[in-house]
Amino acid sequence: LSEKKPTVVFVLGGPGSGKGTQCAKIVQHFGYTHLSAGDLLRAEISSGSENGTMIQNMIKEGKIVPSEVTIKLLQRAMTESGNDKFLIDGFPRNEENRAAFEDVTKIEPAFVLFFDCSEEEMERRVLNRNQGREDDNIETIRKRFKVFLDSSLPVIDHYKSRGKVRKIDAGRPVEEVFESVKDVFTSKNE
Ligand code: UP5
Ligand code: MG
Repeated sequence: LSEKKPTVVFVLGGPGSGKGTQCAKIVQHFGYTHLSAGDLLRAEISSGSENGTMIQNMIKEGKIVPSEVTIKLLQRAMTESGNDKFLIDGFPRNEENRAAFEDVTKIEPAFVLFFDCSEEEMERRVLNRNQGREDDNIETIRKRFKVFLDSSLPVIDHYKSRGKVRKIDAGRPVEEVFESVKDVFTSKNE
């Protein structure tokens, strides 16, 4: 029997651009399952898995965890959800992530939401978050910004050249941003 490929939307943007915040709202309105790659990696650390220490060290340095680790966690979460519509938040973060995900899953995203926000505003948000994340300190934030510019923007460019990027001005208040997000999800083109 045919097994339909799931619908995947990649949700990308710099640290603190509001990916998690907007994904929570998309879930309420559009029935997607939200999978934050960062949250899955942090859960893996807490679970005491054998990869935990390696993941923790990489996150502390703002580095990108090897694809096979992240993809395994995403695939497991997709299967366990029972849903067929996913927001994949914070992944793929580099070209290698992107190619490996397509290779392993044979899934291409329906489109890519890109939350565009100034570094100044993102820094303010991350430093104000105060939820005990080990990477929310000024030294690590600077590293996360650099990795975003060097490694993650090329992924967005890749999808831009394929007409898949929906760019959102994420520097506005949460509700205003969500109005633009809703337009993307209700657009007849999607
Ligand atoms: N906030 C949100 N929207 C706002 C708005 N419009 N106006 C004012 N304030 C707003 O928001 C951040 C803060 O800002 C919150 O306090 C929020 O209330 C407020 P949030 O929605 O959490 O932003 P988000 O973009 O999700 O920021 P986050 O810090 O989670 O982004 P990162 O991309 O840095 O973090 P992530 O968890 O994805 O990754 C962390 C690390 O894990 C990476 O650096 C990397 O080391 C590792 N990682 C991998 O190696 N591989 C992966 O595939 C994924 C992660
Ligand atoms: Mg997040």
